[in-house]
Amino acid sequence: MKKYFYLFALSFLSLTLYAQNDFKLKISGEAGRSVTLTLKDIAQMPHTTATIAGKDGKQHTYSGVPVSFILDKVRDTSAKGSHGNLSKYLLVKCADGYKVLFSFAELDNSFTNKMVILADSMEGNPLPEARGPLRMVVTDEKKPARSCFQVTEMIVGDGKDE
Ligand SMILES: Nc1nc2c(c(=O)[nH]1)N[C@H]1C(S)=C(S)[C@@H](COP(=O)(O)O)O[C@H]1N2
Ligand SMILES: [Mo]
Repeated sequence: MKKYFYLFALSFLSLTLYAQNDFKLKISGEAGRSVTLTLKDIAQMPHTTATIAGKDGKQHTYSGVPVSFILDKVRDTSAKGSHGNLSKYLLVKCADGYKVLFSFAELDNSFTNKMVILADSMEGNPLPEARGPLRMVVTDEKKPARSCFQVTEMIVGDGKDE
């Protein structure tokens, strides 16, 4: 009986690992600048840390890529100066249908000290499956509601078109 349990656990583990390797984050950018990133691509980008309190009130330190770094890869940099960007937004979609919207100015450290990172680890470990593999971590907010987990897709938009 025990043997079957181990066999089951092993196949579950390999399926989970396979799913992790297979994971891709789709980012729809401006002017046809869209990218698909694997967890490896993200792991190789520059990282910084951000600490927020969870729903339990406890502080947790996450490590991840500043979202501004990712945004720079998909936005239309021919639009000179930051003022033309003030109607733009990043919509973040999650596996459970949860969505969070950020304005570009919130993601720009020339406007704010708020840190918004796409985290791939917490306290040195990969995120737990129910919160990962990627989580937005947003500092300087009164609740962690915008720190959305199981991020699957990001879409750049411009409110001026709405
Ligand atoms: N994808 C997704 N992210 C989410 C949520 C959710 O329902 N779905 N809930 C948010 C809310 S309201 C809170 S309070 C925090 C809770 O995160 P924690 O359990 O890690 O503290 O996750 C946020 N991120
Ligand atoms: Mo919440």
